[in-house]
Amino acid sequence: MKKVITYGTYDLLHVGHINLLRRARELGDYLIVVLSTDEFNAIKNKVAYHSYEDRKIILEAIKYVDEVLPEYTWEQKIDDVVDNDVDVFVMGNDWEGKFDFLKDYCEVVYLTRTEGISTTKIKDDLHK
Ligand code: C2G
Repeated sequence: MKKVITYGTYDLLHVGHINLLRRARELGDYLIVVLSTDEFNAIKNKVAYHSYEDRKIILEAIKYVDEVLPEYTWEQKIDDVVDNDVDVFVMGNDWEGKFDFLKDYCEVVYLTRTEGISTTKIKDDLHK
């Protein structure tokens, strides 16, 4: 079984997230999403609208997602890849090159982002 892993906050779920998850899942047979905890979001200087628990429930309802794990630190990726026997690491290309250290452990794929949508844009548009 070819296992794929990806990371993110996945707040205010939108089509950019779904496009990423669908393409990530298509690279293998099983997709793990490592979801940023509220504590890790604080480290990323992000405040999610939905709690980790709610964001996890929402992600688990997506047919492309097989498993959701918590993301606590920047440093856990190698352990996550090794401990879960992951074959492919996937991120949107806003992260291009940032996780190439994982190439020693698995395939690393950066997928093009979906233009014109982001959680930040949604928040900004709602405040207009
Ligand atoms: N994404 C995308 N297109 C968009 C918006 C997001 O392809 N228009 C992708 C991002 O590139 C990322 C995923 O959707 O791969 C989740 O995006 P975020 O929730 O913003 O994740 P981020 O804050 O980048 O967290 O350790 C890595 C971090 O947890 C990544």
